[in-house]
Amino acid sequence: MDEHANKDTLKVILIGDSEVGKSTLINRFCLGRYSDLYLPTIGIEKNSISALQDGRRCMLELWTSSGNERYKVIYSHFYKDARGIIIVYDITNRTSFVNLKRWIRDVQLYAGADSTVFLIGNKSDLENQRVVAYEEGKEFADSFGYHFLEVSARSSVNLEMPFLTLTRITNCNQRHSMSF
Ligand SMILES: Nc1nc2c(ncn2[C@@H]2O[C@H](COP(=O)(O)OP(=O)(O)OP(=O)(O)O)[C@@H](O)[C@H]2O)c(=O)[nH]1
Ligand SMILES: [Mg+2]
Repeated sequence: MDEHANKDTLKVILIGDSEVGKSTLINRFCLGRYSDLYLPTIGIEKNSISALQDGRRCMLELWTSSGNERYKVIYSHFYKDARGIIIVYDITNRTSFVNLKRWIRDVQLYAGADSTVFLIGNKSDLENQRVVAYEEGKEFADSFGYHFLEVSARSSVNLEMPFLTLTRITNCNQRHSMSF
């Protein structure tokens, strides 16, 4: 029997340049695991976590694909039914910020009109290597009407916020359990 049967499913996709930390954010949130090792994503990676609110259980499904053009996935499939979209850049990597335009173009092409978008500046633990100011990220997100946060998958600062905000906004649930 399908483990997701009788549960609402909320699909959230993480996009952004290679090495910004998309897979790391997912692993940290779903499994509580962090590694400094870089293992590039090839194809699509998925992880799920069970969430509960008002006695209603829901599966938060987190999808990511490679940020490398070479491994670009078939977008119609990747974006299909995604109600939340998290665009990630690395606050220590200016190119990953400049390239946000490209990712937003994809969102505009492939995402459903009712999806909610979050912009995330990851690696906030590397303050001494920062090259993108908080205000730049915030202003950029505001100009598109996106939510914005700086987070760290390494130190877990603000890690849960985007996921929980998306589940709340999309009416799935507020709290989550790490027991999946
Ligand atoms: N210092 C620091 N390093 C991080 C953080 N998040 C991820 N990293 C590191 O950044 C590197 C890339 O992380 P990934 O999660 O594999 O990046 P990705 O965006 O999934 O990359 P692709 O799969 O190639 O698109 C790894 O070495 C991680 O350990 C963070 O918050 N702080
Ligand atoms: Mg990855």
